[in-house]
Amino acid sequence: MNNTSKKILVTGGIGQIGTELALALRKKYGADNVFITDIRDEAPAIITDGGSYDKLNVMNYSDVEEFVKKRGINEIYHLAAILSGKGEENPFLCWDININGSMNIFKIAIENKVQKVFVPSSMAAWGLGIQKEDVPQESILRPTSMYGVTKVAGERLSEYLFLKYGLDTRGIRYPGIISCETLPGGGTTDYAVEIFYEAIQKKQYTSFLKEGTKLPMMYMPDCIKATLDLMDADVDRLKFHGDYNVAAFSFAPEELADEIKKIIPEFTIDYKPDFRQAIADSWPASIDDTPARNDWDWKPEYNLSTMVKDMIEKLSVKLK
Ligand code: VAH
Repeated sequence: MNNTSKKILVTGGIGQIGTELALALRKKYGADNVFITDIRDEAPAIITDGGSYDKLNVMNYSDVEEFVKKRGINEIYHLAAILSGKGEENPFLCWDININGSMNIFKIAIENKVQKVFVPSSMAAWGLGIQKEDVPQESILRPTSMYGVTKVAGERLSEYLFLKYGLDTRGIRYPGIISCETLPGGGTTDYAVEIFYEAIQKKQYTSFLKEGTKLPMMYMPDCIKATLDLMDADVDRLKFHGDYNVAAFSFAPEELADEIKKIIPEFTIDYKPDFRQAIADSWPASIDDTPARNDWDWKPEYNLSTMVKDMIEKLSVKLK
């Protein structure tokens, strides 16, 4: 398939990752070939200014199928999901949206000959009994959050549908993603985004994770690169389907605060851990991503200090 014959559907297209992924897809394949959708009535100007936006609920099978048929969709990036923090507030809703929403997308893809489906996984797939540092690709998956349970199920479904129906499913275990375009909604790693807004506007931040909570993180440009590179990779090279480990850097809240202080010296941080601390404690501190590096040449560009510098530069302009 050449690029102009691609017709791409993005669900969750105005979420934290969806917004920037959708814009990158428009840039790569042309705005006419990328259909950005989400559950909300209206999309921000950054989305509506450059192309189409449609309200679409992934829980409504017939609406999604009609959308796919009408537009001749042949590739789907399915990002609509409930994140870890929100998921613990309503675990049954989290299962419903994350699993039944994904099943709708998978079934519609199979029945309408969609060629590739990207469904993200997350480091939340890990939990009890893991090696905390450099957790390997193939390791025990015993998540203790409902979000994590849905991510493991999604990974297994991706592989099952590849093996049974030949559906070309792909996915990444995202670490916490840091970005300045759209705020994340309801995750445990959200603190690492919120901190920048507060550092610039109030010079103070109260973290809902405590000192020493080291987690794997990645800057959005690398997240987008990883996603697009995995989707471009030759399927014959891929030994995994919905669950590739990717890593960039890891830090605890105080290490991020120290890095921010190098640019905003008056910045201070304090700590008031909430229920999300238990979720963070169940996740790894760092990730081994050797298979992604070998199978599709994955390599991140940003480290902690280049990410912090770029975030502060971009957000300072945005918040002026
Ligand atoms: C969350 N950011 O905190 C998400 C994520 C890596 C975790 O999937 O829920």
